[in-house]
Amino acid sequence: MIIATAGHVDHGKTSLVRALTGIDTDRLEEEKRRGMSIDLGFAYVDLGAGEPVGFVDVPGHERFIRNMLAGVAAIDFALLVVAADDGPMPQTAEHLAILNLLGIGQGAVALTKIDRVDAARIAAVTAQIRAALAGSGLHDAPIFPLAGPSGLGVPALRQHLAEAAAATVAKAARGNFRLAIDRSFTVAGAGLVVTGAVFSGAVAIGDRLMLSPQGVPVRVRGIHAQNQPVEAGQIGQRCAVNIAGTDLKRAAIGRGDWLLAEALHHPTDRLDVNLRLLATEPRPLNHWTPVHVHLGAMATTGRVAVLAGKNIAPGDAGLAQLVLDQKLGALHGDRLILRDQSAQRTIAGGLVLDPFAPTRGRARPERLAILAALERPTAGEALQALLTIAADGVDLAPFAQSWNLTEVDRQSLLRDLPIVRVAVPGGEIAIGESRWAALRSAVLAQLALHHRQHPDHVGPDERALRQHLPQRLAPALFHGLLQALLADGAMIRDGLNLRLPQHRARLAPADQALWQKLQPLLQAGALRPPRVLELAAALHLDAVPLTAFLRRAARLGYLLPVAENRFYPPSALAALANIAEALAATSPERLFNAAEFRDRSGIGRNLTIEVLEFFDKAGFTRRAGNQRRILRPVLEVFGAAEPPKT
Ligand SMILES: Nc1nc2c(ncn2[C@@H]2O[C@H](COP(=O)(O)OP(=O)(O)O)[C@@H](O)[C@H]2O)c(=O)[nH]1
Ligand SMILES: [Mg+2]
Repeated sequence: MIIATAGHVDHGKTSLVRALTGIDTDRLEEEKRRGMSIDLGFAYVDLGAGEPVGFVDVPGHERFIRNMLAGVAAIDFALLVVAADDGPMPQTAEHLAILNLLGIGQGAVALTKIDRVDAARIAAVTAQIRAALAGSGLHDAPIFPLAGPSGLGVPALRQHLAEAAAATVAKAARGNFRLAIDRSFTVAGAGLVVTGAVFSGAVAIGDRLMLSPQGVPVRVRGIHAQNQPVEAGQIGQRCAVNIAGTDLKRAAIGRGDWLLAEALHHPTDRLDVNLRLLATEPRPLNHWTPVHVHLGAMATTGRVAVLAGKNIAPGDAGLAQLVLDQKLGALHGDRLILRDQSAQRTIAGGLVLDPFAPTRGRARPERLAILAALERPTAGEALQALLTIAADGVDLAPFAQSWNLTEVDRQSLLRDLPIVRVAVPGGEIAIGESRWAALRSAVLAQLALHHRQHPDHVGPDERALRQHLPQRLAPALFHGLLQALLADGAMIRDGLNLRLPQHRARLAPADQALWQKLQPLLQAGALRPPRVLELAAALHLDAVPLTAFLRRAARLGYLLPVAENRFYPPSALAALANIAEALAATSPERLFNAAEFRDRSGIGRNLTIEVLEFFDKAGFTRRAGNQRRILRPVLEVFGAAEPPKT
């Protein structure tokens, strides 16, 4: 369990932590000199539960709220400290508001300095505290009158904390590992150590993790959890993690960064959130208000884009997009705090709905519907709600990342839903079963229509088919749909064209006779089929009608028009494409160039240029300067290596 203090400066927080743990958390020289906490202090003590409880002692001074915020982000229990002589003061209220906005619902109040006041004052301040707590997450927190330095009343509080620690069920180490770094330092002989509260998951020695947002890979060499050396640490603990990595020296690591599983590394500067404005704010929160944003141990600046309505009224909640000046790590469900532009007061709290928010169309009704779906309490409910509104399905990679689903979580979530999982380049899309069935029918119906309108044509190519669908589909989804239809034989690919299995475009009888004579000549040419003029000479034909025939055959998918004067059987082009693929496979960057291709294929310089340009046109390759990159598998673009049968 992690307990954080809260409350106004000089109310006795640090003294109380010392009374409970024996540890002085004001360790900085400046803190000792000024007699005031500036940064976070940490102490660990076993209150009798067998496992140490971690104390985070926060500074109360208004100038150091930023540090306070970094300390309370992942705590289980708040210990609000109020001095009996002062009673509730400004940072008592502000800290309480922050705890409330962060959703911290477990805590106790220490009413300190009772040695300085009489019983009537204790009763009066107790009533003020009760009033301040009313309506907050800590409304039923017990109040312990005490005096830290003398120890008066401290045992009762200690007893209560011990019981709370014992009763706090260890949170399940769900999700991928994520730790909000609040300190980093070098230990002689060990190297770099980062410390912080674990937000999710677990970490073990030997794990490979990522420093984020820097994107520096590291390896875990050692772990202390709650100040004790361990093999593994997890959520609910503060950990110090000794990390090593080749790029560590160059990375500036500090408070606000994350140490996390690589799957969660995705820095972002746009967060769609549900914001709640404090009721004590004098004015509504207007669109494009500059603010300070605190999330995890991170503090940055940015602006609030109000997504619905003109503004958010004091005490109200509303949807907003935070446009940040700096990239940070954030996930769905993260709580954050907004302070005003001059960092003088806390104004609002937020819950992250989508950490990967779009720039365009952020306030469109469709987008607001998506955000409403993301407000559902569980990943399963959110996904189901999204599927009813997302016509193109839900891209599962960002969804799983945003909801911090491990591979196991993801599989079990998807198993129980009435969805189809569509493999797409670089990931997977989930789509509702009925929507999927409707899309399949729409594509097949469009294909049938094309065949009716063009009975002598093999079928449309991908681009034409997609363009003529009644509704626009996202390219990835369309691609996945085609793969599924091709895989189960509902659709067939002939060269670049697509057709229904029962549809065969046929050459006219005269053309068929000519094709029978041509085919062996073309096949004999292997990777270098004869040019039109050579074919014309071999068959004693005039080049003009022969060219017209070849174009007809190309439209039907029998041949591919690689150049004005050269037509390839698809199988021969597929063989050349295989050569390109093999060349790219040997290069680390998966690239190949024209000279390599010419040498390997032996088709000569001029034909090489023509073939490669045709590859680009067909969407098989993309040119990048002197090089080419393979975009799709040969089979997918040029089909099987068999020539179409007549
Ligand atoms: N008499 C008395 N003094 C206290 C008590 N608690 C703290 N103090 C004194 O109040 C001052 C501020 O205490 P400190 O723990 O630093 O307050 P913090 O700013 O909330 O951390 C110190 O001089 C403490 O010795 C208490 O219960 N009784
Ligand atoms: Mg202090």
